Amino acid sequence: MNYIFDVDGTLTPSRQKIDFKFSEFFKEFCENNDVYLVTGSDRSKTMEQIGEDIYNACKKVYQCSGNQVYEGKTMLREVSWIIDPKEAIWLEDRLAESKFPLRTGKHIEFRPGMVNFSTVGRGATLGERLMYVKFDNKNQERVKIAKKLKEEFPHLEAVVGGETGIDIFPVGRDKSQIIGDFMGPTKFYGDRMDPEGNDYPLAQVVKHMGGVAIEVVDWKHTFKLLSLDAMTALSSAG
Ligand code: M1P
Repeated sequence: MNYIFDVDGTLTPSRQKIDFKFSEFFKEFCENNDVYLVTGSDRSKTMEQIGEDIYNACKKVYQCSGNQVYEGKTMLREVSWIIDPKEAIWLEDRLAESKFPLRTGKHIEFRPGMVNFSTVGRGATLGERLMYVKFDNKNQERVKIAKKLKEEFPHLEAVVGGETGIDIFPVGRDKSQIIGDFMGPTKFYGDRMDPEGNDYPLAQVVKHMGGVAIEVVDWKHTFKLLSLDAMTALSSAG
């Protein structure tokens, strides 16, 4: 069985470290199963959140929505794409018109093969994040900006993931691009399998190949499901 996991909202709270008890369980799970991670985030953030032991115990880690792929310390491949200046200016305009009152810096983060756009900014503290989450839940700002961007630039894809940002890349360069690496029984766990979410494209292709896509509420839900599976396997073995 191939196990594919999203990170923020699935294995950890968004941009936070993995829970200690879950990390112990998950490390063992990675050592006994074929585990892959796929995240919109870059390597340094993923490493900070899940730690080196889990990172290296995974078969592969697909960073930046699969636009950069790692096997432990080795980078296997990377897509190079740079946002067009007029597209970046369009994002600056959305930033200027956002009704969210706070700006914490680094609103457009350039990553291999994609950019992450955030009106609150990547410098947000936990408290500032919470303020943005409330604002975004009420105003659906990220969904609206993502929709407008796709209308304005049809060659681009924009998806919502994590709590504060939008991941943007050329059409086809979403998480579903990793599917060519997988054959046979596959389970994918993610927290944003709704059509606007960044796990949606991969969930669709996993189901299409006969695999299972499991939408979780948060990391605690993932922990519970994996623990139940482990208990079921134990009882049927004994
Ligand atoms: O994977 C989607 C995003 O998840 C987090 O988003 P946020 O910081 O908005 O909660 C981050 O890990 C971000 O880098 C990533 O793109």
